[in-house]
Amino acid sequence: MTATTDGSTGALGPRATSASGPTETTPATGGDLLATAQRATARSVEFLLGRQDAQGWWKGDLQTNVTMDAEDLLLRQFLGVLDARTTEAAGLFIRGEQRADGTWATFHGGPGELSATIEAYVALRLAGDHPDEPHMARASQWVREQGGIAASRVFTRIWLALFGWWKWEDLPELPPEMIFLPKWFPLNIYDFGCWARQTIVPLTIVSAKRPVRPAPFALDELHSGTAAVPAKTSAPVTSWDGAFQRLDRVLHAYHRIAPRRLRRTAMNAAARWIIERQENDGCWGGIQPPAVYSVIALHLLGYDLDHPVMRAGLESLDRFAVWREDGARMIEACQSPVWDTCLATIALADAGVDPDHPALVKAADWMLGEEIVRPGDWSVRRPGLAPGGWAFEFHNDNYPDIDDTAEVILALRRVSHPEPERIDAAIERGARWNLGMQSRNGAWGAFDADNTSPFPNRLPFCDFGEVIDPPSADVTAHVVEMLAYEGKSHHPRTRRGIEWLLAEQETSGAWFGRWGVNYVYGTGSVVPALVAAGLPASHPAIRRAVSWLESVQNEDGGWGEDLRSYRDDQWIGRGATTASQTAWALLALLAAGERESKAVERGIACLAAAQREDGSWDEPYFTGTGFPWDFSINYHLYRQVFPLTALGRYVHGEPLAARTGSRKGG
Ligand code: R04
Repeated sequence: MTATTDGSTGALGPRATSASGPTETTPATGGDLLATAQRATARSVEFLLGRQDAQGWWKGDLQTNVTMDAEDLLLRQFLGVLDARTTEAAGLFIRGEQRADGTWATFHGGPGELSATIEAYVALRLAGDHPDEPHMARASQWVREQGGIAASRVFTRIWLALFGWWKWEDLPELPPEMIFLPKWFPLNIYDFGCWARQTIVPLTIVSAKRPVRPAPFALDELHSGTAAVPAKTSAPVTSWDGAFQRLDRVLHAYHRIAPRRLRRTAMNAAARWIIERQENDGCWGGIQPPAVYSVIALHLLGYDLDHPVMRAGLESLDRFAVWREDGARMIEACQSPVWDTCLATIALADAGVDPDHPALVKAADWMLGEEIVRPGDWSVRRPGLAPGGWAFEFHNDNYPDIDDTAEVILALRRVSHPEPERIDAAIERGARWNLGMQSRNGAWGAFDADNTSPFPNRLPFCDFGEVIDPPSADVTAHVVEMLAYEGKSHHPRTRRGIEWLLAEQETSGAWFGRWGVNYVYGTGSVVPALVAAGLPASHPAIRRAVSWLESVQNEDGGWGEDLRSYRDDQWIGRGATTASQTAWALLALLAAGERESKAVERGIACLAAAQREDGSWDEPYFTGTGFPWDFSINYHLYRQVFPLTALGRYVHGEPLAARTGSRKGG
């Protein structure tokens, strides 16, 4: 699939946004609207069926931001393997993402972001752009105004330190000896979320080695001239910040006196830890940043580029490149085949595609083949638990996740497979695994159980993104929904999940969205789950959610929530209409029994009106969340699968009700 970063502003295209003004264009209602929805559903089904891979999976581009592309070039420069074709194609992409004010943002329509702008600027210098060219001068001036390199995040300054553009001494420390901390000790590596752990372990090697390669050019224009180093001082000793600042000073002192034998042993242990976790495809955790840092770390320990581990690692990095028709090359942070496939299967089944349709059987077969049947690092916290789950990516056997496992089960249940006992057995293992991964508080995180330590986020080193994996409402909802489908609504663990969700509802009536933007995603996940688990639509929690969704519906009948909602309460529930967020709101309202309501009819009409001729939708806005605010994702298949699911449920009724025959829509 090609990336469509077309920069259009109307999220749902001209037809949807032209209906401005206080009274929306009256959509087709009643029978008309149903017919419209049926046509839209049929076209969307055709579109989605046409995008299935011959092996049975779906995968949309996973678009994030230009730090991926910049770091990919810096890595190749560091290793001495940067080639002209790559540089040129990456340069083309990065240049195309720059905005008129000279900055780069980390999501469509977002504000200029300092670290991304610095990294993109450096990458373009690698690509040969001259500092005096207008687009470069605009960028560097803006960077200086924002405080320059000194004000950028730790990751950015690490990349610059690799070429002598920043001093290693002026970065926070994380020593490789960390690998020796036992799993009960504060700040041991298993206190970090799996993604942060896989990033940090190689970085401890890099920052112990403090390598500096010759800089291909000077970078004076990115220093602001004022404060050269971020203020080191000093929160009160008795505060957490003060304590961690002092810890960082101790670690700097330790860097100078660390016993060489211990250092070497620690780095070797870290290298072993890394190599043991390299996946079959040569990658680490299926995500780009850990792969990049692992390759650098191993290289610094003497692995040369044609060592099998290194060769496989570098090849895996090549596979994150999406080559577009215009010659630009975009780097994905991660690939989403399992997630996209289960969501597409659910969408098609709920849209009325026969459960034994070859496309669905093929998808089920592929998902069955992706089941992970060996223990992983999650076993550290759940040692007795039998494996049986799914990861998000093609190859991430060390880390199945709870969210994918729940959704794959919901998808498999919708398929009539010629060997039903295989489906049943895989579902049984997956459901048991998810039950066992429940955290002590009754809810579920994405990858680990009880990954809630308050310490990792306090480290000065960890100034970017989320570094722990505590339970969230969206993942918990997906698990509860799955358990309800499996007839386990009354299982004590399901009950605790439901109680946690009810307690987690905001006074507004919404739920926070950890892995999707934002309260519309949380609420769109939780309401269908609670209803599936038996809460009546009249339950006060459901009523409050319905009122909230109605209160934030846009004039055009759709829903949208800006990523700034993670920073600024003014944006909660507010933003330009998008196809996926409109669908999430509709999924909640439909589950809540609001099918005949004005809100639902306007939402359905909005989706139908915005659909393109070929049955697809456009979505420039990012509606996926990697880390709230810091790392946002535009999942290119969200705009297809969620609208189809919503339309399908509008036309055919709620899936669980349809299955049990207790209620019929349409
Ligand atoms: C949508 C729910 C499924 N699941 C979340 C999966 C998201 C997949 O995409 C990404 C996941 C990532 N993790 N960590 C990073 C990351 C990027 C993704 C990551 C990003 C930047 C840096 C280090 C890690 F695109 Br620096 C887990 C629940």
